Amino acid sequence: MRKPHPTDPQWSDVTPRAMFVNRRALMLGAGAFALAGPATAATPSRFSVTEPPTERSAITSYNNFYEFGFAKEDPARHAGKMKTDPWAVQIDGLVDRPGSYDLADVMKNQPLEERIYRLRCVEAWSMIVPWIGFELAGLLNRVGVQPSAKYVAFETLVDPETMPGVRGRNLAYPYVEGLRLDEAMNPLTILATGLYGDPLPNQNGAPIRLVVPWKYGFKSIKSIVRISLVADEPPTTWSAAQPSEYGFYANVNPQVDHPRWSQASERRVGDGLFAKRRETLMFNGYADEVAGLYAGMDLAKFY
Ligand SMILES: Nc1nc2c(c(=O)[nH]1)N[C@H]1C(S)=C(S)[C@@H](COP(=O)(O)O)O[C@H]1N2
Ligand SMILES: [Mo]
Repeated sequence: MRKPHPTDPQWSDVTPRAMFVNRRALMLGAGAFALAGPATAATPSRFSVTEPPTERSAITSYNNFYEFGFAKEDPARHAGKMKTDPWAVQIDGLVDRPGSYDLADVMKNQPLEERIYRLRCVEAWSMIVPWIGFELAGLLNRVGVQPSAKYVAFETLVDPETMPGVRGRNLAYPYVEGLRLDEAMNPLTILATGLYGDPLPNQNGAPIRLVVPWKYGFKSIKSIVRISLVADEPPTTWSAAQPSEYGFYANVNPQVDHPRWSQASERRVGDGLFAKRRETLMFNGYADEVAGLYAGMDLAKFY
């Protein structure tokens, strides 16, 4: 990670002054605010689902975070060693105010919301996760997206010392992901810094990760160190590794099967071994909010 430089823009430079001052007063009133925010300031959201959240112990022990290994228990076992403080996020490409922003600074003036979302993994299991976070659109608007930007690219930390999967080269690293700009700007798309009212555990992508609830889980990239605004569709880790199985869009779609298994139904983590599988919903149940983004597109072709 690049070291912050004294001439780099500060987060306060890209936050409208009035908002900065008001929020600051608000946050000071609310008391101390740890890095990446506990939930004390989080408010509920109209975007939350009403299904009961999956147990915290399952959300934090059954993970995909290949940098720490392939097995579902590897991230909880190994990710504790990842250093998440201090943390900088580089924002670059087609933006008015590129820079390396200190996350603690960004979070100081950032109101947080609780968003209870369905998470549907491409491996056909799902969970209900009470995230704490904020809309990606707000952050992009503050750094100033230039008109030529059409996509947003994201990159995860690479630290061979603390990441056994990186040392073992089980995938090409850094893990990279991308969204079309309109997908990134959709109010459902959030950057999460917490879950169940606490800062994110490392295995879930601390200190900051993407959550795109209408897409398969692999789009929701963890432990982000770089966000780039770009003109062309950026490469993504899973579609580069296995293009016939994983596409750029990765919208949850019960009608388009993975070449090796059906996507019509899913197992809800925590339901128990003999529980009935649940029907997978189009766009993971978020069709009212996002179907319009794909009007006229052949979703079997753009999978
Ligand atoms: N950097 C990185 N991000 C990642 C992954 C990964 O291996 N590395 N796995 C993805 C996959 S496949 C899923 S299903 C979700 C899982 O998120 P969770 O462990 O918080 O439930 O994270 C996604 N983000
Ligand atoms: Mo996944």
